[in-house]
Amino acid sequence: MGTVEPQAVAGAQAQLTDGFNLVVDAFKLNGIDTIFALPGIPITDLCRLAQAKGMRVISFRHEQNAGYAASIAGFLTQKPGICLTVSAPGFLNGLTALAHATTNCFPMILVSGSSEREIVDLQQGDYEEMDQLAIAKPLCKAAYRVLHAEDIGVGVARAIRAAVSGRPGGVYLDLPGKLLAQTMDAEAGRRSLIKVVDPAPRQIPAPEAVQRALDLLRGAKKPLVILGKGAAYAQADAEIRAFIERTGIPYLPMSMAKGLLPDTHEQSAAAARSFVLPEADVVMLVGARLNWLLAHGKGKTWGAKGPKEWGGQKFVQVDIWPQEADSNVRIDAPVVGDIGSCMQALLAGVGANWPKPPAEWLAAIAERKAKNIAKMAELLAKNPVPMNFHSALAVVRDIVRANPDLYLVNEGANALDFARSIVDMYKPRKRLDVGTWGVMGIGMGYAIAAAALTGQQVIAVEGDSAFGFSGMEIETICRYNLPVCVVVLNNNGVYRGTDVNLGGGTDPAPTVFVKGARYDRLIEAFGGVGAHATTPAELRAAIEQALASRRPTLVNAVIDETAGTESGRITNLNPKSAKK
Ligand code: FYN
Ligand code: ADP
Repeated sequence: MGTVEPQAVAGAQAQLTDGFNLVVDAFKLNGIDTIFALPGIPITDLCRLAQAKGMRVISFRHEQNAGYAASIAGFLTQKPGICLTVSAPGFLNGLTALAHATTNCFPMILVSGSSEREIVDLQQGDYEEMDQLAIAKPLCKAAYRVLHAEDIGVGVARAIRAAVSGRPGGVYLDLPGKLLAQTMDAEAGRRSLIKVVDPAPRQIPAPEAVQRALDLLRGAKKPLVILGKGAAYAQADAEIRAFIERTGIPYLPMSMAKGLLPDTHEQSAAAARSFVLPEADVVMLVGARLNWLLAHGKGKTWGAKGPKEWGGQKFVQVDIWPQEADSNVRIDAPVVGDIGSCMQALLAGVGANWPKPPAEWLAAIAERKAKNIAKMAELLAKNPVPMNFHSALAVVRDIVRANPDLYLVNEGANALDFARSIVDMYKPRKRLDVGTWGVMGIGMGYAIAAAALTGQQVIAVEGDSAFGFSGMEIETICRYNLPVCVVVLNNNGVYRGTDVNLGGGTDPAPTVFVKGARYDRLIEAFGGVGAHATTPAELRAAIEQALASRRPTLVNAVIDETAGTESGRITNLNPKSAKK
């Protein structure tokens, strides 16, 4: 790995290398072995060459999906996921995913070819003319452009460091077409490449910050830990589990932290969420932000009187980014560092005599949990015709329990919210979902990345609306023969399928789709397996068949079109017109 092979440059000039080769060599030198791409001018040959030189190149049907694949590759591997696109429109199509990666703290590099600088800067109307660097800047952690072949090594090294160090995020790397074709001496080119040393340096927390946090937790009557996707990303699974088990503190997993400890763990307070948040007196956030998903640490969710008021909890926040603290409410004990180092330091301070949380607190949570779990069990035991979200997702729950290594990709509104609380996860980083922005469209990109990188089975539980955003990538799934089973929970529309046109015209209402659509037939066009399920038994059989065969499969799961609420469990964020 890392040797420059100048074979791509013809004949007599075999001692030369070029921009194409140097880009591929620079990534390979840094252990990056996969590119999520969509070929076209000026990066077609870059895709070919990367594959020729032994990189895995997964070629998509739309750049946005390649971008989402790259973003989740970053989350899963701690290496920047690479998305490669053509200039202007391809670049813009990749940009949503770049912004998504930055927002979610996933390391990713969007690499886009671009047009001739001289023409772009004079705005003379080049092919796909656009000042891509300027446009990318506000949407990512860092943006770089390389103009000379001898700077490719530095450009790639800077992009890698920016993506993975500190708080991870998206980086843009602009490669003008002219650069790729530039040649230089092969040996000088080889020497210009940089193998990044320690790309994500550990950040050790200050001992006094650790002590402050431990003092606060030790004195708590109702302590609670909230684990976020930063905790999942950190791959400090053993330290996190040891801390939780040694202190005995109940914990609440955010959606993508589910499975960091098995959801069936007795200290999980997930089934008592709306009880523990307002009741807790000291809350330790580990790789979780007090953003909208946690009601900004204020208001009714936290037991406060007014919507903007503080509930009185004290907060510990373990995070790599010092500026995160106090972003919404006061953080009494910020612990700044990488989660692995922080949890190790906290664990060291826990010692043998840590007082377990008061029994009344644990008993109250257990009681609330038992009630909610019993209520859920009742709903799951029903077998309505047609299926509803519960009866369909009970099948997925059983299948994940029996196959805890599979990846669960999940998007939609109701399809997302119900799956989050119904489907237990047992292993870290197995649940991949819409993340901080609630993005619809991550589905197939995430599924492709997870399957391609790990070889594990993926089940993608998709609302029928959500599936539409990336549905064409089922061709990609078939082309690469990936073990992905897509389950479309089909209730004929966005949220549900029953809306009517309030204007009385013949057009359908904006939220409804073609009734009785057969999504399963789409995948058959590409040689995949389509299945149509109207009962839980049919759904179970179709998914089990997909798991046994590992063939690309799409199950059209017919759900009652009246099932589902508008915006799922975040109806409160959906303003309503007083007059329609
Ligand atoms: C959870 N719950 C359970 C279980 N797990 N009950 C029984 N058994 C189990 N295993 C209960 C839990 O206590 C809650 O009930 C309820 O189920 C929901 O739990 P959840 O999902 O953890 O909590 P909630 O309130 O939905 O979480 C808030 C949230 C979440 C904002 C973090 O909604 C979220 O991540 N939303 C993302 C939404 C999104 O992005 N949508 C895409 C856009 S859709 P109570 O305790 O009784 O409350 C565009 O329209
Ligand atoms: P969730 O949505 O699950 O609550 P967020 O995306 O809001 O999670 O929060 C993730 C947090 O984790 C961010 O504040 C980010 O800075 C932090 N983070 C990410 N990686 C690490 C790491 N390796 N060490 C420490 N903190 C991290």
